[in-house]
Amino acid sequence: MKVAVIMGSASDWDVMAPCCETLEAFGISYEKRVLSAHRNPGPLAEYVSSLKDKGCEIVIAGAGGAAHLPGVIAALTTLPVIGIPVKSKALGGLDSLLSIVQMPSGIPVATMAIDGSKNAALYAVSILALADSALAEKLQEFREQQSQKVLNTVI
Ligand code: RP5
Repeated sequence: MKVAVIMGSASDWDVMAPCCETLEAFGISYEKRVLSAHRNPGPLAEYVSSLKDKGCEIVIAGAGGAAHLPGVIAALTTLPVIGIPVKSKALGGLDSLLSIVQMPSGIPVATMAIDGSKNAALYAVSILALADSALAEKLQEFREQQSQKVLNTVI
């Protein structure tokens, strides 16, 4: 398993699904878990500490509101952590974004856009592609197809 996808609640799944679909499209092995930084601090710490032994290289974490999940995970591991701020009901995700992006110096989280879970997967692919030429080729093809799609747009 190369990537761990963690979300704070099952209610985050609709936002996180495109992340998992994108990892699957690139053939990246991943594991997904629902673990809350606030409701399950012990099991979260235990799970994060097991990741390196499982071969995990990147953690993607999505949470909303007081979205401490990616930051807490980053505090528990030196694996790169990509955070996805999930749109919240009360503040439209600005709370989630600021919670995730404003990390203290020394413990970084690569923060995506609000609900930007597809980009989290693509960012993980970019990192993994550094050491995997077949994956790098797939990523290049994806970019070319995406570019072509825009160029072919007729309005
Ligand atoms: C966060 O609180 C979760 O990541 C979710 O985005 C938000 C609401 O969670 P639920 O009350 O729906 O479980 O911890």
